Amino acid sequence: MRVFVIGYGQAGGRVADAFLELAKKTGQNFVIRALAINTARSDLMGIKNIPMDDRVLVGESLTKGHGIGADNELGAQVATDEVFTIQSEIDKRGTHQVDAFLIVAGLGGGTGSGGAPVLARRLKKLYEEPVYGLGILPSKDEGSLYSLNAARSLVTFVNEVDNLFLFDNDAWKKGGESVKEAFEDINEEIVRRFGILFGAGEANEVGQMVVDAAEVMNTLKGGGISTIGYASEEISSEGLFKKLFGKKKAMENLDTVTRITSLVRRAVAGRLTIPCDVSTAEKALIIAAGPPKELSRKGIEKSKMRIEEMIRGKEVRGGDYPLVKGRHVSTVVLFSGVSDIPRIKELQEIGAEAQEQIKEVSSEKEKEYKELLDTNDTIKPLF
Ligand SMILES: Nc1nc2c(ncn2[C@@H]2O[C@H](COP(=O)(O)OP(=O)(O)OP(=O)(O)O)[C@@H](O)[C@H]2O)c(=O)[nH]1
Ligand SMILES: [Mg+2]
Repeated sequence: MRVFVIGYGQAGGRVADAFLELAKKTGQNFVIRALAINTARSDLMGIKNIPMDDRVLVGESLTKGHGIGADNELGAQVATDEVFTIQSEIDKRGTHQVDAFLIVAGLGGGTGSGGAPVLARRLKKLYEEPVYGLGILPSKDEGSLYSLNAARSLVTFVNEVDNLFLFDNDAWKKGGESVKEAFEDINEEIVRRFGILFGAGEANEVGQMVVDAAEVMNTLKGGGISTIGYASEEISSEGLFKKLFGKKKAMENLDTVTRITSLVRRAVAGRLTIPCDVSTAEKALIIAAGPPKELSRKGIEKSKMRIEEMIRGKEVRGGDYPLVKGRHVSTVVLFSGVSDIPRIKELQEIGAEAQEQIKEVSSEKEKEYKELLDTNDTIKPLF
């Protein structure tokens, strides 16, 4: 599937950049173009792989290129003012080969959190192709303003896009390293999953039942929120040796089937991009990626049956992503339209509390200010 990636704000720009890094490393060609949009010039300068020309500074008249400090209403304002500029930057780069757009943003900040939904609405008006969102949720220790921003942005974003992938920094945060290094690792985890999901339809190899872009899009059709599971295993040299010198064929097939079913099991039971109760999913898609000989139709069929029993909906698709040179077998399981997500409830609770406090503080301040004016004779009202 050919995707036009737009990274909005700092997290968005970095993840979009990681998409290009992945493409460079693996030779995959599913990213048609990656743009970074930001109100902060320094953030745009810090990006590595996105060409200078594809980094777009917005809101300069308001922020002078210094960002907007987690004010997501201002982020939405900037996007509304400049949506035509952004749209023409996208248009200029050619969209005729695009299968889908992906707008990536950190939902806890200001620029991306406020801007991404505004841009999504515009792109949906303009193009027939689906517009997907990838929203990154803040971790708990980033404070209540980030939670409030995320809770608000989430509700808008999910309504503007054809499907919203969520990734929870809190579930993935790592201790010890510097924040920057930690983000690099996390971003790699994010794009690895999308590399299989979106790359699958672009495979040039022949496989048993290769997943195509339509299957990914049909799984995402219907909207709502999606989560992705992933598991991977290196092919041992012993396994390769056996394969090369053809020992007991039936035995090998059994190995291959079991490997796929157990990798799917691990992908579902392991850490999802956003932890949730997957039994609430409307649809699912299973992809097994690796050397064609290691992929197994039977393994996929068995796993499909298992997941069909597991989820609320009935639609479960599955197939291969043959990678001739790979040394790993990996599985991705996409659950679309999931509804029971504890982290969202938590963000909404913290957000609502924060909103109350902000209201209280501002009415308290107003009162204090009034009192000050009343008692201070030297400050006279103008009229
Ligand atoms: N996964 C991931 N999250 C990030 C990264 N950079 C920032 N974040 C998260 O994104 C949120 C902040 O959003 P940013 O993208 O920095 O904010 P912004 O859109 O640039 O908005 P302002 O700077 O407030 O104008 C926080 O929750 C961070 O934890 C990154 O590279 N990867
Ligand atoms: Mg920023």
